Amino acid sequence: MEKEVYSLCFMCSARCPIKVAVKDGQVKFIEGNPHVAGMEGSLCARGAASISSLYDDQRVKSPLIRVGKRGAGHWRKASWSEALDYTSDKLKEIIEKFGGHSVVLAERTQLATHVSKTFLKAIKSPNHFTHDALCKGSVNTACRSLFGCPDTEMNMDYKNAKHFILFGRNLFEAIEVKPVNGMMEALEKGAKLTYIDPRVTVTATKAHRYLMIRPGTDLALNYALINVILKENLYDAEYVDKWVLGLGELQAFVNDYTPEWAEKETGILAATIVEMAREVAEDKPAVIFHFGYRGASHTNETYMRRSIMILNTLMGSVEAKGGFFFKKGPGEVGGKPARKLTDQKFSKIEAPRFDKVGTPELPLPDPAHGVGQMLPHAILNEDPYPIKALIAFRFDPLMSIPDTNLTKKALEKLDLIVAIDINYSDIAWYADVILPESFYLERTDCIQQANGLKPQMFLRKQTVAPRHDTLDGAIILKQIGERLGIGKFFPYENMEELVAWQLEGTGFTIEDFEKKGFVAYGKDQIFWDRKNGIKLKTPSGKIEFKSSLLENAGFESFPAYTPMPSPPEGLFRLLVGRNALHTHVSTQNNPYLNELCSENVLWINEGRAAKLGISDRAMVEVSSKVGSGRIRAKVTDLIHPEAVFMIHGFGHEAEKAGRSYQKGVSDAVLQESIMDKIGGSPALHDTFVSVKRV
Ligand SMILES: Nc1nc2c(c(=O)[nH]1)N[C@H]1C(S)=C(S)[C@@H](COP(=O)(O)OP(=O)(O)OC[C@H]3O[C@@H](n4cnc5c(=O)[nH]c(N)nc54)[C@H](O)[C@@H]3O)O[C@H]1N2
Ligand SMILES: Nc1nc2c(c(=O)[nH]1)N[C@H]1C(S)=C(S)[C@@H](COP(=O)(O)OP(=O)(O)OC[C@H]3O[C@@H](n4cnc5c(=O)[nH]c(N)nc54)[C@H](O)[C@@H]3O)O[C@H]1N2
Ligand code: SF4
Ligand SMILES: [Mo]
Repeated sequence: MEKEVYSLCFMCSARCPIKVAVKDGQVKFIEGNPHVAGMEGSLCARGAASISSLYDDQRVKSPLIRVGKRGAGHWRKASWSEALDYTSDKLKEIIEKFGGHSVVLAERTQLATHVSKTFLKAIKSPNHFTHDALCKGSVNTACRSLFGCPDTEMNMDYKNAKHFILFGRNLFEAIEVKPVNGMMEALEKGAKLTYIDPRVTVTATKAHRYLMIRPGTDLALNYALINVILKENLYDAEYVDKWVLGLGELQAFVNDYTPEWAEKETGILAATIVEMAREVAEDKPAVIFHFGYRGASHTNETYMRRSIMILNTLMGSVEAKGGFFFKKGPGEVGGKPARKLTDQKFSKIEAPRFDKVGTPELPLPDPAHGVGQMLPHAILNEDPYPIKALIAFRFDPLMSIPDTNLTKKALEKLDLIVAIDINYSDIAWYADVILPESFYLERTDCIQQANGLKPQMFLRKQTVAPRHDTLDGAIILKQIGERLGIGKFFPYENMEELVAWQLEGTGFTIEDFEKKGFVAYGKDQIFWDRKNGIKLKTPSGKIEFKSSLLENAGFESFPAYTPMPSPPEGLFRLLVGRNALHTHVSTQNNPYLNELCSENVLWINEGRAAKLGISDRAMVEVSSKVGSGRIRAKVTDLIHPEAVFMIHGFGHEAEKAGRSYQKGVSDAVLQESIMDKIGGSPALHDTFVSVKRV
C-alpha cells in the first residue's frame, strides 16, 4: 500500500515541512512540502539522508542500563518498565534528599519543550536550560535590548531583499531551506550579496563583494559603517526620527570610529567601507544586515549583534518589505494559539536557577533558555547548591559545551545521568541509562506554532511505526512523571491525545493537517504600518539604541571598542562552524552523510603552514590550554593567516556509533570555557591553539 504523509524534517532544528512517500510500511522518498511557499519540493542533503538514519542498525534500539564504569560502554538491555523504574527510583531518592532543584534538564529546544518544562515545574526545579545560549543567546539579548523581543519573534523577508550583508552567516552551508531558497530567488532577481568572513566559504563564492576580515573585528567594521552612514546622511531619517531612541548618543559615540581607524583593526580598506555604506544605502529599506548565528563568537558578541541590528534600523529595514519583520501570531487575526502543558498551574519554585541567570552575575541572558555553559561550573563548585542529576534530552553537553575535559570532570560528580536520544551520542555513551526516543519519521510530535507574516500551525506526523523498542519523548517524560506522583500534569495517553489537547479552543483538529501538513489562520501577509503601527515592546515604545535593558542592568549602551588581540607569536585563533553535510554533533554516523564527509580537517593558511613545515593532508597536532587532538591539515590560501578552522561535531567517543568513532577532532575539547557575560553565548572563537606536524 502506498501513501503520502506530510510531516516536518528533524535532521536539524529548521523543521522544514516535508512530504514523505511510504510504501508497505517503509519510507521510500522524502521531499519538501510542495504546498509550502519557499519549500516547493526542495530538501537539503541531511533531510534527504534521513532515510538512512531510519534504517541504520547503529541506532539505540532499546532502553539500556549501564553496567560497567561510566563511558566504558557496557550496557544491559532493559524493558521500558525496568528502565523507567530505575530512572524514577533514582530521581525520587535524589529529590527527597536534595530537593527538586538538584535535577537539571538540558535540551535542544524542540516541539516537546513545553513537556520538559512541565516536568521540571512539577518536581519544583527551576533548572531547565536549552541550547539557545550556546547558539544565539547574544543575538537574543541584543534583540531584546533594541526591540524588546527576542530574535525568535523576528525574521527576514529574504526573497524581496535587494542587498544582503552577511557577517559569517554562511547561509549556503549552514542551511535552512526556506531562507536559502528565498535568498537564491532574490539573487536571481539581481539582489546584491556582501559576505564577510575570515574564510572563503561557499556563500563567499556567490557574493558580489567578499571581505576577508581579520577574525573578531566585525564590530569595528560596523562602527565605521555607522560612522559613514550618519556623516553622509545615508540613513532613513523619517523612520529613524519616528522610531529610534538614542540617535544623538550614537552619533557622538561613532564619531571617532572612522573608516581609516577600522582599516587598521579589520584589514578592510577604508575606501571599501565607504563604498559599501553608500551602495547598501541605495537599496534601503530592502536590505538585510543578517544578525547571524555563530560566526564571530567573542566576549563582545552582544554589542556586535546590536551593531548589526542598528544598521538595519538606520536603513529603515525593520518591518519593511525585503527587510526584517516582527512575526505575527494568531492573535493578530483573532485566532488562538495551541495550548501548552506549561499553561497549567504549578506551585511556586523558591530555589534560584543553577546558572545564576537573572542574578547580578548574569542579569540579562534570557531566562526562558538559561545558560548551559554554567553547568560544569555549578556542579564542580556546588554553587549555588549541589546538583545531583542531569537529564539530557536531545542535547549533548560533552560536545556542545566548550571544554569537554571540564564537563567530564563535572559529570563524574553526578549521581544520575539520563540520556533521551536516538543515537549513541557521546552523552548517551556516558550516561547511566539511555531512554531511546523514536526517530522523527516514526513519531507524531507536539504542534509547531509557526508565527510569521502569515501565522500558521504545523504538525510532525508519524510516517511509519517505530522499528525498534523506542518511545516518543513526551511519553517517556509522562511515564517518569507518573512514577514520581506528578502524572496529573500530563493529561494524555498518546501523542494524538496530546495534540488534540493542544488544539482545543483553536477551532482546528488534527484531521485539518492531513491535506497540506499545516493550517493557516489567515490568507494575507501582515506587515505593520511603518509610519505609526509598529508595536515595540521596549519600555519607551521605540527601538532603543540607548537601551534601558542594558543600562538598568549596569551595562553601557555604547561601550568604547576594545581592540581584538592577534594571537601570540606562533599561535592561531581557532574558528569553528558547520558544513552543509552535517548537523552539529548528530549526523556524523548517518550512513550516507558519513560516506560524503567522514572526518573534519584543519584549514590553515598556506604561508603559515609553509613556515611550520606542514603540507596539505599532513596529520597535525592541534593544542590549546585545555585539550589537544590529531587532525589532517587542509592547506589553503582561503583563510586569514591569524586563524585556523574546523567543522564542529567530529571526534565522537561512542564506540557503537562505529562510522564516526574517533574520526577527526571535537572542537569542544580544544575550546576554553569563555563567554559573553551579557548575552550568555560562549566565546567559541577566543581560544588560541598551536599546530605542529606529527
Ligand atoms: N548544514 C547545517 N546547517 C545548519 C546547522 C548545521 O548544523 N548544519 N545548524 C543550524 C544552526 S543551529 C545554526 S546556529 C546555524 C549557524 O549558522 P552560521 O552562523 O551561518 O554558521 P557557522 O558555520 O556556525 O559560522 C559561520 C562562519 O563564521 C565565520 N567566522 C568565524 N569568525 C568570524 C569573524 O570574526 N567574523 C566573521 N564575519 N565571520 C567569522 C566562520 O569562518 C564560518 O564560516 O546554522 C544552521 N544551519
Ligand atoms: N564546541 C561547540 N559547541 C557548540 C557549537 C559549536 O560550534 N562548537 N555550536 C552551538 C550551536 S549553534 C548549537 S545550535 C548547539 C547544538 O547543540 P546540540 O543540541 O547538543 O546538538 P545537536 O547535534 O543538534 O543534537 C544533540 C543531540 O540530539 C540527539 N538527537 C537528534 N535527533 C534527536 C531526536 O529526534 N530525539 C532525541 N531525543 N535526540 C535526538 C543527537 O543524537 C545528539 O546527541 O551547540 C552549540 N555548541
Ligand atoms: S534544513 Fe535540511 S536537515 Fe534541516 S530541517 Fe530542513 S531539510 Fe531537514
Ligand atoms: Mo545553533
